[in-house]
This record gives sequence, structure tokens and C-alpha cells, in this order.
Amino acid sequence: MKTSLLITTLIISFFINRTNLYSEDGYRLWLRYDKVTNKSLLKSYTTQIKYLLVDNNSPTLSAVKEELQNGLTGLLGKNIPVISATKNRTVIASNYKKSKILKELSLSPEISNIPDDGYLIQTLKHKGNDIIVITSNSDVGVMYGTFEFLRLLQTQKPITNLKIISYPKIKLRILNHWDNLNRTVERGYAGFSIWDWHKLPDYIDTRYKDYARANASIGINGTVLTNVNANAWVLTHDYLLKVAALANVFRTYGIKVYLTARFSAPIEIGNLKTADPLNEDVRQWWKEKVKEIYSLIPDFGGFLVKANSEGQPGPQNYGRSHADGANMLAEALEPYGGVVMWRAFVYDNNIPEDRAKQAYNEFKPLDGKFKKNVLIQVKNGPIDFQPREPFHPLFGAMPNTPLMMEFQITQEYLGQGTHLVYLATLFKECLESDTYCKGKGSTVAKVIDGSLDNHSISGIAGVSNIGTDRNWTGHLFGQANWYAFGRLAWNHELTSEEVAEEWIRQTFSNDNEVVSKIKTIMLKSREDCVNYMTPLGLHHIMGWNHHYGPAPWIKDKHRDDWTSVYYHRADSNGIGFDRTEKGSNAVSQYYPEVAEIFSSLEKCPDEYLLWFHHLPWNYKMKSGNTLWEELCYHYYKGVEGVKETINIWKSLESKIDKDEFEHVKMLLNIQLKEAIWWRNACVLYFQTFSKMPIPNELEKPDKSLEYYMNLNFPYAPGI
Ligand code: GCW
Repeated sequence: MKTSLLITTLIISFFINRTNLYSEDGYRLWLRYDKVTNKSLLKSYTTQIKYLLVDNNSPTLSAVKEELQNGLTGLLGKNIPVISATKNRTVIASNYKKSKILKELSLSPEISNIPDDGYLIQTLKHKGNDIIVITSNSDVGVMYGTFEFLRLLQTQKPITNLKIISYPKIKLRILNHWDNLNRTVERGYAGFSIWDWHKLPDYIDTRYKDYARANASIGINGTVLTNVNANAWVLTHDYLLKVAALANVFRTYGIKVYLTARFSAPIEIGNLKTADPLNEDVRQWWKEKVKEIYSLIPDFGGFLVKANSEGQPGPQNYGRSHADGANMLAEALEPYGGVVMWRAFVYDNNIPEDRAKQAYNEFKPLDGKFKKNVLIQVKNGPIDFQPREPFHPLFGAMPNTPLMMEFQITQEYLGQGTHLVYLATLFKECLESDTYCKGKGSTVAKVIDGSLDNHSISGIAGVSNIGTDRNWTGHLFGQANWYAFGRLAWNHELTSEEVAEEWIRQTFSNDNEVVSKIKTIMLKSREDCVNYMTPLGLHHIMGWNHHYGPAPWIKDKHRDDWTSVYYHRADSNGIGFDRTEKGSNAVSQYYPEVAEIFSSLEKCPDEYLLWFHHLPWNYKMKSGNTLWEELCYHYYKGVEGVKETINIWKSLESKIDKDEFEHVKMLLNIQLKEAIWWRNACVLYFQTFSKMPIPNELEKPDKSLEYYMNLNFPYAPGI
């Protein structure tokens, strides 16, 4: 009896697991390679692609071959034989510099000038044969071209008469993992760190390769494995062996490994008494450490450093400047071609100055004082990855220093693991902002891609949202933000819409209704979120420490600049942070053309109003509403936006994989609940100052302010 029950259970669970195995769980990301559904396109593809020729072997080109074989087999639903001499209808993937075959073809002469990472995809006729060539002057460029070619098929684009030339605008396209050695992830909402440090270097999880493939497919070429709140332990020999094992997997996919360097490492793991960057023993220690790293990882990328910020050690502990600290590390890395990415995210509550001004004050005077292999990594806005911030005034202010962009892909302040918020629109808003540093058209994008000041290095970083969750990012739509970061790092001129459309077609389907409806959802999602969280330029009013949920009432903490009241400054007179000349004068850090717009009540866009101005509750807005009414309308609009999203999503039920449909639906319901929570808590709280009624037509909150203020989340994720 017992045995038969056991057998039945085993059989049932076998079938359950089988079904799970075959249902869509998101693991494949945007590289699904499912068979092309459009019959006539499929026919056209299969007539044009009969054979595969991948020339010149190298680990990278072997990976190209594997990707093309897997991809094409899936997409075309049949095996594509690999051959060694060109026949009619062959796809050739080859490095132009190494290939004999390609020299015989009449390829576009531009090939010789395409920068290393770039590629050419061209349809050609040669000796009566129709062929498609994917080529580059480097192996990794061939890989990028391969992924682009597969993307054409996945998004069901025609492949006749191709001539695509593409190369990245920004050189270092890097993910920053805030992953700790114990596998927790700071501000991570997708499980634990995918780096299994304990089992490394001997156990190589298949995820490492899939991670590398996914990154290569969108052009990401670097990864910082460890948290900026750094642990020196990763620099010990045993851990470096683990790092080297990861680097060995990633190298094939053109991805370099970087580490965060804890400034006090010479004391903590080097037995020195000091970490003073001008001390000879300290300098020597770093030189030897770097030498050891390169002996294990010959293509190591360099260090990312958070120093003298939020309690992290740094050069200022010894009375030295950020330049002294960065240059010491840069000198050690220089012989090997490594770089230092030194973060500008610094602010100190002991300095009696608007937090928004502090990074600029600290770094601007250091312009031109850094060694050539130092990049200063600046967050998109002057506070901290808020749902909306104006661009950081450092962009454009340090022409003699390459500035890197730091975006946050993980949604610390935008709904964490449960809100659908597509971030390309946020990224683009910042990249397209005009700094006016060299006159009109000096966009942030042109500052960071190095084109404005002719820098030879340039970089962009995204704080990763990846974890051990089966679908990598927790929320399926989190994948879109990883994807968008990579695509925009490659080409910041792509529109948010183009990127969304590519992602949807590869992730869900090429069905027009699916594409257009999901695109609508994605494109409005960030504005919805701003509306239900921090409309009209409000910022930093979220929960204490875990940053989950609304808490505009946070005050009286050990640091003012970590409270909410510091930022919104609501009182019986009004609300907002006066950053004009009459206030903190943060506007003066921008170029005059920009400062003038932000300072002026007429010209300042509503989006930034309370970021720069403290205004009375009955202030007349451009819409004719009072400020109080306008604030209410925005909060309510945000919630309506989420309701609308849910309706659109529900209308797609028959066209989306069941598991994915349910997954997103449940998360959207959480998002709605939390949007209402944000709206109610904020409106009720601000009402205690405005003393004005919520406009009549708006539904009144069903809970009291006290209720919201008493909510507690000791186990919220990400800390
Ligand atoms: O956004 C804040 C986060 C911290 C983070 C810090 C930083 C890694 O709340 O968790 O620390 O910024 O960027 O250094």
C-alpha cells in the first residue's frame, strides 16, 4: 500500500516536473529562438539560409558557430549544415582580418574602417552564389554581428539585400553587480547572487555561460562582480582564483571582469598600518596585488571604487583627495591596460550643504587631475536613482576627465521586484538632456560617449537586477531593463520604442496586437510610477533603509540627508526644495542656459518643479489648478495608469504563455495595491500641511494616515 502510494506520487511528480520543464519560465531571456511563425517569412529565410560557414577557429568563433547553429535550428525548424567551402545560400561568419575567403568577395570597402567591436552584415552575390556575410575586424565583433543577425530573424525582419554596419558609441559597457560574497545582493530583488563563490573555482554553473551569452547579445563587454560597498576578501589569492574561473567563461563572449577595490584593503588583508595613498608601502602593496591579479586574469578590466561615501573608507581618511586615491590605483593598473572607475557618489551629512550639490563641489575642482586611465562614474541624477531627477550637473562640468554614466537597472526606488516599470524612457530622458556645456546640443550622451571632448575612453554602467531567480530578474519585465541598458549602451540613439519593440518580439511574440499593446504598457509605465510615487519633482520620500513603499513622514534620524522631510520640505506654507538662488542655489551648478530654465517658474518644466522650488499650496499651475490639486491629480492619475495597464494585459491572455501571463498578472495586482498605498499615504500626509480637501471627484483614501505610518517591513528584501 505504502509502496504503491510512493510510486504514484513519483509518477505524478515526474509529470508535473516535465510540464514545468517545458512551460515558459523566462530562463531563455530574449534568446528564445522559437520557430518563425510567419509562414512566408519562414519560407524566405529557409531559401536564403542553407549552409553555415564559420571560418577560423578561436573560442569566440566556436561560440559564434554554436550560437548560429542553435539559433538557426530553432528559428528555421531544421538543421543547417556547417560546411568548409562556400556554396549557394551560405551564411559566412568570419573575422575579416583573418579570413581568406572574405578577401575574394566584393565586400563593402567600409569594412576596413569599422572599429574593432563593430560589424558588417552584407548580402552578396559571388560566382553565382547568394551568400550572407557576417564580419568584423575582431572575433567579438563577429559575435555581435551574429547576435544582430539572429535578432533580425527573431524580430521577423527581411534579410534580403542586407548591408548593416554598426559599432558601439561607448567603449566600456558594464554591469555593476552589488553582490556580496555571502551571496546576498544589495538592492537585489531576484534572489541571491548568481556567483556561487563557495563552489568556485571548481564548479562552473551553466548560468555563467548563459549570462555571458545574454550580455554579449546586447553588446555588454564588462562586469563588476562585487558590491561597491566592498569586501577586501575578494582580493585574496583564493578568491582571485574564483574570479579567474569566471573570467575564463566570460572571455569567450568578450566580457572583461572587474572588481570593486576596498580602499582599506592594504590594512585588512595586507597587514599594513595605513591605506594612505601617498604612502610608499601602500602603493607597493597595490602594485603587487595588481600584478598578482593579472598573472591569473591577463585581461582583467580594472577597479570600481566607492570611497568616502556612506561610511566607506577612502583617501580623505588620510587627508588626501579623490584624485590621490584614484591615481594610486591607476598607476598600478596602467602597465596592464586596466582602468579605474572612481564613483562621484559622495555626500556627507556633516557638510552643511544641499546633498544635491556635494558631488559637484568635490569633483569639479579635480578636473584634469586624474591619470589617463581613470573614469569618474557619475549617477544619472544628483541625489540617488529617484523615479525622476534632473541630470547630474557634473555632466559637462569636467571636460578634461572622461565621465561614465551610472544607471540603476535594479528598481531600488521604482517598485523594486514587483512593479512593471520600463526604464529606457528614464535612461533616454537623461541621455538626451542638454547640458549646454559646449553650446546647444551638448547632450549628456555626447559627454559620456566622449565625442564632445575627444576622450579616448568612455563608459556606461548599469547596476544589475540579476539574481538566482529562474527568470534572472524576478519580474519578467525586469529583463527588458537589462536588455534596454545594453542596447542603449551600444547605441544611445535608439529610441525607447524601438528597444521595447525588439524586446517584446523576442520575448513574447511577433503578433502585432501583442507588440503594440505591450509597447503601450511599457512606454507609459515609468510616468505612471513617477505619478503614484513622486510627481512634480518630489524625491526621496520612500521607506527608511529598505526604501520600500512610501514614507514622506521620515524625520529625526541620525542623518538629515537620509530623511524624507529634508527633501520635500512641506510645511503650512507649501512644499518643495528651493534650489534657486534664494535657496541652496544648486541651479548655479548647471550651465547658464539650463540654470535659467530651472530657476524660472515660467520655464521650469512641471516635472522638476518641486525639485527646484518651494511653492505655496495654492500656487497656480500652468494647468490652472492649484499646486495642491495638481499634486492630487498626479497621484490619482498614476493609480489609474496601473489599472489601465492591468486591463491591457488581461486582454492579451489568449496570446501569452500561461505561466508568464499569470506571473505578470499577479505582479501587476501587487503594483496596483502598492500604487494605491503610495497615493493614499502621500496625499494624506501632505494634506496635514495643505489643510485642503482632496478634489471632490477623486475617491477618498479608505485608510487613515496613522494606519500607513504604522506599517512595518523588517524583512523587506535588498538590504
Ligand atoms: O542608492 C544608494 C543605495 C545603497 C547604495 C548606494 C550607492 C551600494 O541605497 O544601497 O550602496 O546608493 O550607490 O553606493
